[in-house]
Amino acid sequence: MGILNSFSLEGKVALVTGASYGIGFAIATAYAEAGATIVFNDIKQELVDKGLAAYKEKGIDAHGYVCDVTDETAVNELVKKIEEEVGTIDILVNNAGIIKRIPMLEMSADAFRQVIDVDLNAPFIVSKAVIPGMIKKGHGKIINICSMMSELGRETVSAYAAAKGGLKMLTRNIASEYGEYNIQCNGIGPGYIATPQTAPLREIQPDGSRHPFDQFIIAKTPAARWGDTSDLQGPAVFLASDASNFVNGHVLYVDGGILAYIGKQPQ
Ligand code: NAP
Ligand code: GCO
Repeated sequence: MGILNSFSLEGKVALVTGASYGIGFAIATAYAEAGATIVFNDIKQELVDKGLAAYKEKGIDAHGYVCDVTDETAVNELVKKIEEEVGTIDILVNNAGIIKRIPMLEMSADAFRQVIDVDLNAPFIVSKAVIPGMIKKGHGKIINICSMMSELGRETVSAYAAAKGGLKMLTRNIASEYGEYNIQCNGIGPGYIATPQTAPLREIQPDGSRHPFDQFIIAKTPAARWGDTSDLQGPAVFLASDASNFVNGHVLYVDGGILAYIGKQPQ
């Protein structure tokens, strides 16, 4: 197989959770370009419809389903429906996620649990539903969307960091438990990416200046810029393709160098 063919996703069925827009949408469009059939879900029908239209605009005939990834019964029904209507899932990207930026002492246990539910419990639930089909097929790729917060903490994101740290270890455990079935489970750890989730951190201030956190991230990133969702497409195709069949349990940080850098000295 020529080396470039090993990056092809021809004939593969890819489920990307929470992929009506944002990082999931960018990954799914790259997978479609690499030849995969795209399946995605979102919590609300109007978002699924919006997503279907957005994929159509890019010439992609995606399959969209309404499903809350925290609801195990709904997830099992979703996977069964996908297997009947589209085919067995070859590639799963656990992308759906939320964040609540609340100082820990002000955060209710319920709010903490909600973040853990979507960002950690749901990847467990969806992976558990998808792995049996992958075992039957003799191969599978699971990619968990981790975070800088899989490695670092910061104020106000205790639940998110706990979830994303746990997701790194869930990634390693799925790799350990199912590697013998030719299933590779890896993570992608995006840096700070310009999406709706980080929009509050990039808001232009009333005086027209950049948000302090925006300036902070620029100083902390050797690339001196926020990431774009397109920066994640190549790494995501690599981890979903035969080119990474011996890469397992790894979290690939796509962060412009943040984790390697102490930060630019204030002028
Ligand atoms: P986003 O713009 O907030 O999109 C998140 C997506 O997940 C939305 O489509 C959302 O749908 C969906 N979702 C949330 N809860 C769901 C549920 N219970 N069931 C089904 N879908 C659900 O986020 P993003 O920036 O694209 O981030 C995507 C992933 O990357 C997340 O896991 C995030 O933690 C991670 N990440 C983001 C960054 C970044 O800088 N942006 C960096 C590192 C990691 P609704 O709109 O209906 O809620
Ligand atoms: C935050 C941001 C981050 C990013 C991402 C970084 O509030 O610090 O939302 O958590 O979303 O996870 O990798």
